[in-house]
Amino acid sequence: MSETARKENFNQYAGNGILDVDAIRAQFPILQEKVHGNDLVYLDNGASSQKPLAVTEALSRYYASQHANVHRGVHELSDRATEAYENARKIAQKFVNARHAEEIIFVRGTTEGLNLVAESYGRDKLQPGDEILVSEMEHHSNIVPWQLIAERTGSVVKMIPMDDAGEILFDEYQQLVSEKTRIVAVTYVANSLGTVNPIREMTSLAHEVGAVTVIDAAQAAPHVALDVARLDCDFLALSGHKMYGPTGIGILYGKRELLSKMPPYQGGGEMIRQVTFEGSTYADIPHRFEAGTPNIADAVGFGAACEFMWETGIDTIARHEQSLLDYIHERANQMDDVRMYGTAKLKAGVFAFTLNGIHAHDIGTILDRQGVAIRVGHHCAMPVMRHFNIAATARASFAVYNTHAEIDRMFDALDDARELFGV
Ligand code: C6P
Repeated sequence: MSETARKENFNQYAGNGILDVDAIRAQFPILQEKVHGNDLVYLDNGASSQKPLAVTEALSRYYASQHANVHRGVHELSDRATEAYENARKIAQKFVNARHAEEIIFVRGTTEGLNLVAESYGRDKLQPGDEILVSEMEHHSNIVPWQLIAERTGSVVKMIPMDDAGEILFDEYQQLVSEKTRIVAVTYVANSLGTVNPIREMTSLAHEVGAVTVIDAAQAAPHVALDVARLDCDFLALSGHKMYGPTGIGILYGKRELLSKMPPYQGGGEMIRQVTFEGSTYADIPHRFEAGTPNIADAVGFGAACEFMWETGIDTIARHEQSLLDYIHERANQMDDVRMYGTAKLKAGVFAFTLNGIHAHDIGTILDRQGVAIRVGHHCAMPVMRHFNIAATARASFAVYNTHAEIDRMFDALDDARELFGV
């Protein structure tokens, strides 16, 4: 592509100028790294995003001046740590627009949040013959926990199919929902396709038959303003590390009336009221679901990540990423040998593709040599690969610090791959 064409493309898609990408990038020191002698182009944000100084500084501030164990000590530092931890819970409450702070459970990430609901709510409520509806585009962490609990309770997992654009077939969903349906587990944004699902409509239909919805918001949290009150979903799980926060921390939101009746997920310190050898009683929510010393520092870092997103503006982030997505689609559409996966009308953050004549893994390796980091493989979404009858795709996924010029770098590296493979 010529320099002029590139500039035209850039101007067309550069958005309205509200986002100062250079200023944003300056907050992410890792973006200055060289990879194989090239400037890093980090397009693997769906797997894990990079961290701004606001987050790493919050972590070191916490360890330098606030750390002790929470909810236990009578001393000043324990009070500081407890306050910082519980303040992070309030930030998380605001981040998803929950009504009550105790509706937020700190977990390791989306995977643990979904397993918690399957184990606690599922084990308690599911009867033989009950049905759990799970969409075809789910990540394995919103499939396997349901299969595990179905095996133990005699309930059945049924798939809500999608079409070739990667959109849920809503008519089929309507057909599947019945008085047997107890749980509908669906992703807000699909990690392998980028589809944004109609969560409010799906929830409202599930509620008509008395089922609950469990929303996997792992890929939505970095790109979409979350609002559990508007969605009216019953549970929602997300991971901090995909939304500029630390690894090892995430949240599970659950409606208070549901969480407060659910049995514990794990036993240990912090989650009890009284323990005797005759039996134990359990703490109220949220502590009932937070056995053991929690991940205090990363909860604080998670709070800092939410504040980073607010300060940048979630709408501004979404608009910028949408312009990147439009640009990458536009360029890919001009290439006969590129096939795109995920062409839903509403998409966020993800561009997945294959290139004729070159295996996705080879694309990933060649791009890496040019400093361009993408993800290749089945993306923990094997049913999606099966739908399209492929083994793997290459996936570029965006964050607020990505630029149109980086997309050009990715396409330049694809040209190198074509040349190398003679295709
Ligand atoms: N997807 C990806 O590259 P954890 O590992 O618990 O933080 O997140 C699991 C998970 C759940 N749901 C969705 C929609 C996800 O995308 C992920 C993680 C990464 O797409 C790693 S496989």
